[in-house]
Amino acid sequence: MLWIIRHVRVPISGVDLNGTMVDDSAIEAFARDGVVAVRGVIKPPELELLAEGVSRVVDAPGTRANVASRETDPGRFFEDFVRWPDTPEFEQVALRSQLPELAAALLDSPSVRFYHDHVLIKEAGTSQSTPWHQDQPYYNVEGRGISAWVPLDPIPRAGSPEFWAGSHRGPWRMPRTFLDSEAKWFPEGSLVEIPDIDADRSAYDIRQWALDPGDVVFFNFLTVHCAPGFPFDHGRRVVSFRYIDAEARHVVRPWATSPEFPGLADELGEGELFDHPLFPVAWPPVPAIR
Ligand SMILES: O=C(O)CCC(=O)C(=O)O
Repeated sequence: MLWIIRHVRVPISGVDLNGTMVDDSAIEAFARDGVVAVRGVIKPPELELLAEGVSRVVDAPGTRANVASRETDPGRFFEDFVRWPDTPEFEQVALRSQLPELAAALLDSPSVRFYHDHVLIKEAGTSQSTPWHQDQPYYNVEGRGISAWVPLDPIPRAGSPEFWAGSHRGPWRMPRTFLDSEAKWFPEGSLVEIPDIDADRSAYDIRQWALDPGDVVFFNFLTVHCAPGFPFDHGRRVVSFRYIDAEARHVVRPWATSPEFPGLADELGEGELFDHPLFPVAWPPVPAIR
């Protein structure tokens, strides 16, 4: 198990996680840049499982589902959140694929909890982009977190997310609604704004990869990122699996977080660990009860 090797301080260069190479350089890159792409993490049977899960989610959107594109857009940008409790295919990959072990290794943490899944579908021809943002200011988390962006379709570089390397070390930045740029979370003026990165792209260290199904981009909850529309003749199905360091703490916000966890504040107080069935320990694996 990778985490055991890490925590007895044996160099892990070249550790082969069932065919997925993760070495010290990936861990260093993640710490330095706040983002790293790892090839071939999700195996074909897991991709099939995820595709089944995604089609069930699309057929029966949940209470948090949202269309983040305008009606005039040639393709829809569909999102849904926290579907693993009623989508066993997502639970299987979130808790029993290589994702949690890699998330723990990249965070250099002995254990991680699963935070939530986020389905992000851009149909063929979608012009709506995902604006530059950080994820953590939308959440109810104080502490470290990592997302695993898992595409189920080939992603040409021009359709792939972009990441501002190193931005995870900077301040929390103002979260806004994707379509209308509204401040629905932190009050106006209370956080630093995202700079106009596209106006001067050469001033930023921007990372982007063409991706195949099975490849995963891991990024810190505070890494500033965006994604273009999807002007291609096939659509883009993605599930972002989000993990938190087991030391992360619950923050009770005076607003509805995104995603929202209705009623959670009645069961988990301010500053408590996420010790709750909605946030299961994903790594190390919990032995099955016989
Ligand atoms: O897939 C996208 O369009 C954006 C992804 C994203 O913002 C995320 O996974 O946090």
